[in-house]
Amino acid sequence: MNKRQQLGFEHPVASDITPESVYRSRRAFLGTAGAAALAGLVPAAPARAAQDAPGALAARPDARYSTKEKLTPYGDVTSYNNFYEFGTSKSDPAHNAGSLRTRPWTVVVEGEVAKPRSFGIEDLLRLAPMEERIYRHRCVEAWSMVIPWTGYPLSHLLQAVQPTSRARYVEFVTLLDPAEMPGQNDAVLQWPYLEGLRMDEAMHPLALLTFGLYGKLLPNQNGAPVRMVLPWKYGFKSAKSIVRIRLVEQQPVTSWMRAVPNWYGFYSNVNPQVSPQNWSQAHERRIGQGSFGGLFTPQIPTRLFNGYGEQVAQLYKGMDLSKDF
Ligand SMILES: Nc1nc2c(c(=O)[nH]1)N[C@H]1C(S)=C(S)[C@@H](COP(=O)(O)O)O[C@H]1N2
Ligand SMILES: [Mo]
Repeated sequence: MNKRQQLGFEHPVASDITPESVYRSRRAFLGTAGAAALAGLVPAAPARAAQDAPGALAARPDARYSTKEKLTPYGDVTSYNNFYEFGTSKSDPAHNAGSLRTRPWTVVVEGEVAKPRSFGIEDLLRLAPMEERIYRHRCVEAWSMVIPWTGYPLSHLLQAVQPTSRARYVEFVTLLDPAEMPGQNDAVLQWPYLEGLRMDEAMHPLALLTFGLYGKLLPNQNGAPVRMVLPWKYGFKSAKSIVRIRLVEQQPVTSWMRAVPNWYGFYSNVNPQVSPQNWSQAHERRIGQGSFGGLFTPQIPTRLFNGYGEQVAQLYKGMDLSKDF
């Protein structure tokens, strides 16, 4: 039995790439089917469908929180990655993340909560209805993508454990296992990878607990089996392969804050006016959208909060965004 068979499902592999046009028409069909199910015309897909169909992860397309911009091809989303646990170059995660075992997997949710609990990944997949959101994804390295993610708002999970009145921040902890994550043998960051949000940010409907992309389970290099996606913040805020979520009183010190404190602040909201690093955040390269196989990627202006200001700006009212970067 090889490892994939042991896991009982297939992760998408390079030969399994969904062409965007096929994907789009399938989405349109799923949208119609979903609407029919809501209207009671056909039964809604059972929650188990996600595991029965190898690699597939059913979801209801959520137009309200989705951009209509051109999608970044699946091949780019899954081969141009930052996941330092598997190496520091963009191609390393796709090459090296096969060593990560994503079943069994548990996520402990603890700290300032009335009902601390350990969730098996299968429990998490069933906790709330899956939604598909097409989000812009902006890396602090000034590149960006447009990705269809599958998941549900983190607020559903946090509500399930009943935060106490002392819970002011949420800490996300990635797996620590140098045998499965060979990059952890290099001290480029303090391991495990640690990220955090203020409680109101974590409860925001845009903050997506994410299990899939392009209608399939996450490939390992994209943070399988569960990660955060926070579209108004730089990509590094969205921790991958999460094993622990802690509700705490004090603002967490994240891995990137610890590594380069004058470059990376706790908030790290996308902001074209504020570039604490020694490169500019004013523009971004949209990966996979240029001519010659994406070699000449177009430069586009970066927007405040990555274009999600209408939804999130009120979270930061009264704050000096050049100081609280
Ligand atoms: N555990 C962990 N999470 C991580 C990272 C990482 O190195 N380790 N990289 C971050 C960065 S810099 C980015 S841009 C996004 C990349 O996500 P993607 O590869 O799915 O596009 O993941 C973020 N989450
Ligand atoms: Mo990033």
